[in-house]
Amino acid sequence: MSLTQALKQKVTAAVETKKIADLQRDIANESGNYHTTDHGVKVADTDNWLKVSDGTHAGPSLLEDQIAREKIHRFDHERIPERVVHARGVGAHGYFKVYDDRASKYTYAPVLTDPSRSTPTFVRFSTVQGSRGSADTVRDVRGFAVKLYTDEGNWDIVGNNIPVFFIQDSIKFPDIIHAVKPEPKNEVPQGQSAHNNFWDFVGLQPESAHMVMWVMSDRGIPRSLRTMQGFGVNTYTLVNAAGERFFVKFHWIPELGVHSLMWDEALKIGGQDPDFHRKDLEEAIKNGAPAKWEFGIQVIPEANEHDFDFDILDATKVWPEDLIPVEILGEMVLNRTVDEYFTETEQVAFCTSHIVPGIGFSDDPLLQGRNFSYFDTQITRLGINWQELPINRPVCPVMNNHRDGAQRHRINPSNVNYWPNREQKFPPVPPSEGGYQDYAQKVQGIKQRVRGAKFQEHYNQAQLFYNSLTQIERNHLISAISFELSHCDDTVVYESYTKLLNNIDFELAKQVAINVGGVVPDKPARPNHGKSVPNLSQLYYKPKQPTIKSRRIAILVADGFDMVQVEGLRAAFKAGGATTWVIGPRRGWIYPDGAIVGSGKGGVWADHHFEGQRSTTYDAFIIPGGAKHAQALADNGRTIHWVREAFGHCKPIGAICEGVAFLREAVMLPGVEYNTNLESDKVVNSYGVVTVGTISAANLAADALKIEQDQ
Ligand code: HDE
Repeated sequence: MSLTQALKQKVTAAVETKKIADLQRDIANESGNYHTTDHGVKVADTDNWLKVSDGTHAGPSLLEDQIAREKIHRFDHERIPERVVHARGVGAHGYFKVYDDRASKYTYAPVLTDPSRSTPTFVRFSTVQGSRGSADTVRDVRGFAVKLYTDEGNWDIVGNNIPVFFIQDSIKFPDIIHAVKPEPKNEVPQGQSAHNNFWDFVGLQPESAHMVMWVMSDRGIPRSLRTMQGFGVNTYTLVNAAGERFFVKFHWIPELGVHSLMWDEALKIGGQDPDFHRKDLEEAIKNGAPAKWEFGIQVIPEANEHDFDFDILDATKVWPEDLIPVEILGEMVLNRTVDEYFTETEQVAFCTSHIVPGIGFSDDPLLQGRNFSYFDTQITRLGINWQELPINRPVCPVMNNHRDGAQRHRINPSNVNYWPNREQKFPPVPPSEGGYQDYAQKVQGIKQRVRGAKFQEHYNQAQLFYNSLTQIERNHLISAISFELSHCDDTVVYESYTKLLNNIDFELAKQVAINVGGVVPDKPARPNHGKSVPNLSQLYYKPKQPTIKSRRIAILVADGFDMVQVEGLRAAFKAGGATTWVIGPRRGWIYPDGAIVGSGKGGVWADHHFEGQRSTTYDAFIIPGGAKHAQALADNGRTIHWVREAFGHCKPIGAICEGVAFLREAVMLPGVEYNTNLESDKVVNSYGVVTVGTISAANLAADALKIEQDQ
């Protein structure tokens, strides 16, 4: 058994949940290891269509070949419609649990109040705009859809990595999605919002201004799905045992902090490794670094609904955390990859309307429409019996009088399928015994097509977000909007959006307008209120202790490298929970001086050759000592490019002994300091370039590399 297999088995054994056990009954029995048709008949030849042939010439193929026909029929119908949005995604299993019962003051839902429970969980992350085959690292919102298989039924929190949305009322959803999706004339662009139609729409729909700021910030290009915050976005409600109701927003906060790529990296990885995020999630789980989030809630008692200058049911607004702090309740861990993509990640189906007793909806007009839409879309995608699919069925019993429909699997033996019935079959359950109880909400009004008065203000929070970013984050945001508007060639579009930006911030509008040839304002369209909140900058979520856990670190070597240092570095990185990759002039054994070349002994196995991987897919890299090796790296244009590219992406770069001289020559920038003194074990850290002169300092250099990569 290989190490990876052993590891996989270990991980699998460790994460058996009630849902994983439930899925086992549908896992195919592959123990027989022979080939049959779908009706179970053993097949003797899967490679040749039945023909009339003399053995020398092909001859006509016969329609009679039921085995060939079945194979082709099955293939012809393999595809189902991809999701109309969020088509590209990746999923993983895990669990959710709360730390204590503190939430019982807000809700009687055991999933949120019973610390002895571990609730099986499946999460699907996604991009929104692109098709199923689009790239992972595009600038986009990320879906963060959580299915909690509770003992009271499935609870889906269908959220995003951004806490607000483009529109306030569901009736606008087809418009925003048509606008952002590839344009109807030529189906361009794929995986991009950088086109006329999107910016045309958002320019005419100022309620989207806040969300546009978020998507154009670094949040739109996450480093990893594991380093994103998650938000329920919509306002839900909680009801406690005393019947009191609270408005609530749901939050997921990643253990490793919130990290993003740089735009240049995202663009390059889109081509170099379009599955970067999928692979990252799988790699981390398989290497024993499960993805982890804390779960928190913001709560507003029903009586305080109207205390704010924004409407708490407006999904284009956050609830500022200085006014309503997040209360941490528990954690979610994803520690198991799927066994099969299609049956799990593709067939999983989420519904905002799936809630459990103790949790309710609010009048949030975006949520109300979503509650209709998700169930509806699953019927198109998966058929009316989609809730019976293994990944979707609850772990608690399902008993009702719903019957028939295409692809019905469940067999109900009873002869009554209606209520009331003479057998008292499937009676409704009173709330005191767990039946879902709707909150008795008083409603009054005039039937009309309107939005609430406070829904009319669109710029205060866009400004709050912009004000809360660090200068570096603002620069990134300005570059991102400039990139996108540069791709709009309709003057009306980029001129009107640069005008809109002046409602958010004068400097922002000015700089973008200069960059893209828009309308450069001479004074602010409205004053900046100057308010900011610390938690809106992603730097706020830095882990308390810097960590290299699950980071990808490359060691660059050529023949003649220093083996002692490489071994020391690998051990140090492993101890810190990082994965180490050796990159060399070829995939295969690379030898230090003195080793017997060709023996494999005393060498290090390079996982990739210099052309096979680029610096972009690593978080940091280091160059060990060794005179011959350092010279070989210096003679290679690709390794020099590695250094310059990684430096440009603000990545930590380390070098030891002779490796330092190579690094200095490659970076070639004034102001960066190095320790090139082969006698000195002083660690010099300058602009993220960490150098040390002597061999004894190898471990020190490894420690120094633990600088967090925040850019
Ligand atoms: Fe969705 N959304 N959405 N959405 N959404 C879908 O449902 C819809 C919205 C989100 O991994 C669809 O199963 C409407 C907000 C995620 O399977 C569809 C409105 C948020 C996913 C749909 C919204 C989301 C979807 C397409 C406006 C963040 C992927 C396939 C009222 C809170 C779930 C599907 C997965 C998917 C409708 C707005 C998140 C068509 C009508 C706001 C994460 O039903």
